[in-house]
Amino acid sequence: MSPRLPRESDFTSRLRSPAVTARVGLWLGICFGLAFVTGLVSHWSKVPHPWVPYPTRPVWGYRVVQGLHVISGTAAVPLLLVKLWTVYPKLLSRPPGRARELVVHGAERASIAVLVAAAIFQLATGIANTSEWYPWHFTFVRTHYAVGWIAIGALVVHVAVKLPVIRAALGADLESSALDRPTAAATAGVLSRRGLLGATWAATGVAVLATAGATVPWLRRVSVLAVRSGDGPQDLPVRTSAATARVTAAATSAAYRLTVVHDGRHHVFTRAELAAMPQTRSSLPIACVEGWSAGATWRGVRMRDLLDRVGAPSGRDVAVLSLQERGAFRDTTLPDRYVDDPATLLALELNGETLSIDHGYPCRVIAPDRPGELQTKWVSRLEVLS
Ligand SMILES: Nc1nc2c(c(=O)[nH]1)N[C@H]1C(S)=C(S)[C@@H](COP(=O)(O)O)O[C@H]1N2
Ligand SMILES: [Mo]
Repeated sequence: MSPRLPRESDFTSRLRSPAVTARVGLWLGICFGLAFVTGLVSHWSKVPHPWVPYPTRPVWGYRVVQGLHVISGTAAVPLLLVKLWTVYPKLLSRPPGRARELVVHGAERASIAVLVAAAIFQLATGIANTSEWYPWHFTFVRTHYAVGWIAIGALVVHVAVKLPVIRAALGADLESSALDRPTAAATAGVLSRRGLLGATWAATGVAVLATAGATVPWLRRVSVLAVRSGDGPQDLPVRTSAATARVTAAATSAAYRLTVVHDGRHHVFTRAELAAMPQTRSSLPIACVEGWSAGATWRGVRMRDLLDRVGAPSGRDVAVLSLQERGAFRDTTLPDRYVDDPATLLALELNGETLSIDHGYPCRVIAPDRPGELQTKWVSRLEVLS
């Protein structure tokens, strides 16, 4: 007998039923919806001058949004795998013979192909990013954002097309065979539908627990997959060390100066001069796009106080430059609403000690409700923009 491609009718498991698919799909849809909404907010937080300014309060806003984004994306992985397993025999279904039906069939297949490809792309690139693996370099943010729209669009079409089946499946008992393919077995095999769903929820729970500890302090111990365990100098994880950024020599040099440029005039400060200015304390988290975050107490010169010292008016953006010579995070623009916020500091201390070199010694920016990548370390220059 020559081998042949299996047909949809060859698949007989009772587990591959719309009764199962719709239940897993409901949670998968919730995860994708949450990932999409939090992704939009996360994107908004990084646009320099959005139409509606991103707020600086609550100070933990970005922390919660980005944490939920990564957790919902991770939770979607087991759900997507199970869902695809329950439906993949449909790939092998015979296309209908009549032209009109063939067109509808083809259009539906194409929309599902887009949805599946976009979903896998989002989860794969998102997870690679949380593990600091960037095989594609910095187009990640733009691509992940664009494909997010494609995924959510295809998802909306998919749900609309399947709505009758979804409603019938969710409205009926889990064991109902009303919607099953004709060749599906009438009785359960080794694993029951209830068993498969239980295993799926358990896998999803494990995925959540294993990653949520990166944001939720009391979960740290169980979060074996969390990229950041909470340790690091001064009880705060380090994203890029001074050695990696190649700033150690410049940051520890006696020749270090902070230059503040305003109105064409250069004002130069030694670290001792900064330390002699009035010091302010702020409790603000560092929250990385990778999903990890941690609260910390900072002490240093209030950004507004420093700018008052050089006569800069409020309502101005400030360009921040670090000692780092290359890398995507070496410079940022601090929008005026952060500059003028009383909680925004040029921090000299972290958790009661002089800032460690890996956390940005001699000084770093720390602002409320701001993505971690924009909290520039090893600051060398501030320029008040006009
Ligand atoms: N100059 C500079 N500042 C930087 C970075 C960097 O690579 N270079 N990394 C940023 C990122 S991505 C994060 S999440 C925070 C992390 O701060 P921490 O390492 O002190 O926890 O620093 C930010 N500031
Ligand atoms: Mo980050």
